Amino acid sequence: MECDAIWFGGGAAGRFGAAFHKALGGKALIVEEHHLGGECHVCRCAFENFFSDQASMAELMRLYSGKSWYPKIDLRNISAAKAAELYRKVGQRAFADTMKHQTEKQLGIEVVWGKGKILDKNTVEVNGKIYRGKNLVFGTGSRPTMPNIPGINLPGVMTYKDHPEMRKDPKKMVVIGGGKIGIGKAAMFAPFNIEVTVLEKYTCLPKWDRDIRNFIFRDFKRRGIKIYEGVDVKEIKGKKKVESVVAQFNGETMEFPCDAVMVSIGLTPNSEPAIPLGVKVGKGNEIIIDEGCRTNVPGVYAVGDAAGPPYFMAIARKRGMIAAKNIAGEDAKMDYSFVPDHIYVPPLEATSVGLTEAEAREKYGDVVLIQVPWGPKPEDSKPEEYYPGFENQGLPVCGRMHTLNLLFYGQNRNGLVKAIVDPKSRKYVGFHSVGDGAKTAFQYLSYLLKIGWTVDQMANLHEIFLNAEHFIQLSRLVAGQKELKGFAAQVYLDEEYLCR
Ligand code: COM
Repeated sequence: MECDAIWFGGGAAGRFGAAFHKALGGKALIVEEHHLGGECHVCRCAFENFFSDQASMAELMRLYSGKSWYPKIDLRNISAAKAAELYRKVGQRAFADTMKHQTEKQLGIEVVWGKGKILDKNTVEVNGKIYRGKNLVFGTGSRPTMPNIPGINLPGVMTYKDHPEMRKDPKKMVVIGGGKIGIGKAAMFAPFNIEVTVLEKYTCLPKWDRDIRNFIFRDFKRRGIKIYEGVDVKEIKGKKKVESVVAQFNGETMEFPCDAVMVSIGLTPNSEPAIPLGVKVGKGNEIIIDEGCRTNVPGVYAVGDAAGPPYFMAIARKRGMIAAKNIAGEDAKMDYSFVPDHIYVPPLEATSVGLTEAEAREKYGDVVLIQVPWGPKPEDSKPEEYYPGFENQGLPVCGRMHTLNLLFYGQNRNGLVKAIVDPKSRKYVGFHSVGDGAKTAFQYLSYLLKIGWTVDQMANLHEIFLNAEHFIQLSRLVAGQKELKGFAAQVYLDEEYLCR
């Protein structure tokens, strides 16, 4: 049989690409070895969503235990491995079934199950049967990057891929890499009574706004999660399994005892299947594509993580859509502007889009910040009148149920939201949040940034109060100013979160 395109890999990019292709009237065929939806429901987005909820529950139970009407809860025997087991037994299966049903039955896309062997750019063999396509699209995903250090293959060393497979709770975990995967994993494991230390070679979450970073790391410090920046990991030691991580820090050799290591230093695209066709591959192992997801070989495309960063679900799926349009004869291009970013840091999550404050100041000079918490603790508050142990520090950042609950524990534990505005044009240039429930809004905020949304337009929207992102009502407080100056706003956070 001959189709218009063979989608080699049915992950997020291939599945959405094939669906879009079919909707455009094309004949699409997916070749998939394992399961549709790729790693998402196995060990990435869907799994992390589930596991973060489990971790949030544990962390909140710890915080609320015995307070107000909450019963005292014994958390000594809670287990991350049990949480993973539940996901393996229910989540992975349910998602896999749904993906299959939606793709094959509901969308009517043909899927060939098995390991595909690419014979040439128009021919793929699966289980001894030949399939021909006018175009070939690689959606082969990515894998964890592994450092080349002694001990990396010891039992107890894991990556995000092994996380759902865990069978036993470690006591002490070292996370190598303080990017968004590593910081997320640290926040997910710590609530399960696991002592977590993050070792980062340079700076943790370097692309994030300073206030968001400080908020997350201040919270880590409070919870006993240790962070070291500027650490060069040299070796993982152990006889039969992991026993410690050895690293250089401030010119000294340090040893961090642990019984588990989570490696999270980055992702490597799976470009190898494309190489025999003469497809060009970049320094990071990514398949090189143009704005239309075309490789250098005519009729061969690459989508999703296989084509390199940004590694983000929306980009994976959109690359699939753009490739589909181009296969169908359009001239579609990827737009990488204003892509939001998100990390689970249970019990909260962080989301960001646009410029950080530092980037905005560099580009626009003085900028206006619209944010809460807003300035230091009010001097005229009367903490002695609060319910004991629930003294508040500032204006609430609200979200889903537990963020308002968290507010009562003070120290602005419930979150922080921050919009950055160029006062001359009155346009927003960045939005940032750490809290709970704001990420949905960021899907639309990224579009508002793109169209040049102003504080005056924002002030005209209809908030549904209480809400997680706060930007409508907070903007309305300043939008009346003819010359936009905002109000004195600084966030009241200590910055001593790093181990030195
Ligand atoms: C979600 C994966 S589990 S996909 O993007 O819907 O294919």
